[in-house]
Amino acid sequence: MTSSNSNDRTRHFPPEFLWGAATASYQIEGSATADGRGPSIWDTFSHTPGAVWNGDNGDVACDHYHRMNEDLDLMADLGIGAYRFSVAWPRIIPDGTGAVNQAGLDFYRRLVDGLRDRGIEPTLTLYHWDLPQPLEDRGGWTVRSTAEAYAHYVEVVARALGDDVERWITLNEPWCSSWLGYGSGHHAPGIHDIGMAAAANHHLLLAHGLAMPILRETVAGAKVGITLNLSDHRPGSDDPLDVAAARRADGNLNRLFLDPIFHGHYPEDMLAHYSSYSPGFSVVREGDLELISRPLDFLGVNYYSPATVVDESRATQARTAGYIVATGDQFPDLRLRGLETPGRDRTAMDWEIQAAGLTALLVRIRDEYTTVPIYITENGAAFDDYVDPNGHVLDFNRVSYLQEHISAVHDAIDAGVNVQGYFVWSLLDNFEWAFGYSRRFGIVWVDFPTGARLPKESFRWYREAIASNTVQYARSPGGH
Ligand code: IFM
Repeated sequence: MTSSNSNDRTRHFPPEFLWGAATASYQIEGSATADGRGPSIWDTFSHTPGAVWNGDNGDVACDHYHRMNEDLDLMADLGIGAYRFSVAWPRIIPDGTGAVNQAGLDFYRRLVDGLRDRGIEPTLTLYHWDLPQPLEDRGGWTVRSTAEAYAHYVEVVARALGDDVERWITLNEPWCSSWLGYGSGHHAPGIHDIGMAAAANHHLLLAHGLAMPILRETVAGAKVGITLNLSDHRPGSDDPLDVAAARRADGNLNRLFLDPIFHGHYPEDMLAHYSSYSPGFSVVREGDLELISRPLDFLGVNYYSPATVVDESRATQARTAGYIVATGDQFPDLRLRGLETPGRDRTAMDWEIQAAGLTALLVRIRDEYTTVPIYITENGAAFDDYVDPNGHVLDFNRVSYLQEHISAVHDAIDAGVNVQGYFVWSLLDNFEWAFGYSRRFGIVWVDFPTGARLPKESFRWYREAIASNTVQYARSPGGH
């Protein structure tokens, strides 16, 4: 795969490598009340004063609901082999458990047909955070019945679209749904309760476990996976306190999901850590972990940034060592502080750019968890893009970010990790959750007042990478 000429930076990907782009329903569709769609927790949250930057919401978003064909044509022009989208549960079963809304299914049927017409494989995410509000009113992910309702919803979607969709992702980033939704309150439904977050963590994984056999029984030849947001956590020093802090961060973000899925149990240190919170992991019932740990066909990995942390008691030492120390932490129970290395590039999300963390993460997954195929189901960056006087968006910083991270994926493949595809986040600028429309992740600029689309320089760059199946190798500066 690596070029034989050592001066040549061209890296070739395997011939069957899958290039894609990703989006999510609430972030792009708009039409929040069209054709029978019910309210989701994100409709409620985004309409709550103070919850989202600038009072933004997903009522219109990118108006993808009406501009689907234009977006499909953009995908065809980009040359992607697969498109990752999510189905909005409140379009399909508006009250979460009751009647099925055929108009909602019809919308996704048109999308899947449009993809197939253009030779693009659908990759369908069943849950990307838009829980029907009526289910939240009955306890949301903190109660078991939501996992059971999800299983029913999955069966409905699988029956309707299973003839034309092979690759299914049960959940997107259950860490965000549980810990940001119920722990820090940064995301919908905006609850601040660590014990509820832990319960949500388990019920989301249970939902995944319940969905897998349904997908396999309903869809012949289904490829079933889950997408996790994972990161590479490093201690700011060798001090045992900092090493332990990095281990706690890793436990919360990575191991609370990877361990039950691949090893069939929650990590002991995390169970001990959360043992005093109610209901916490006391909601786990006999047999749940067998369901959760059933074999997957692939793992979806979303990676954006690594993290360096110290124990909260060592903030002064970290400052003396030259770091900038974050002032607070959204999870006080973890007792740690995030560090920023001065001079290191960051995105508009203030996330450090360090592609080597992606290679390290992928190698670790292979070494500690699984050799099933991995897809990078999201990777990308927000920057302060603008349309220049010539009508172009010259987002060379995003081009560098993508080039470095796709190179890091190639490094992982060279190291023997079974990475089979890469989906850029995101096809379109969109509703970036609590940041509203203030953060642009797209390789296509969206003019939100009019909905007009404008491919950015990164779109052209990615199109060339896809067409040639290569990347010119690049590393993030300052990386290890
Ligand atoms: O926009 C989100 C996406 O919905 C989930 N993964 C992270 C992205 C960037 O924050």
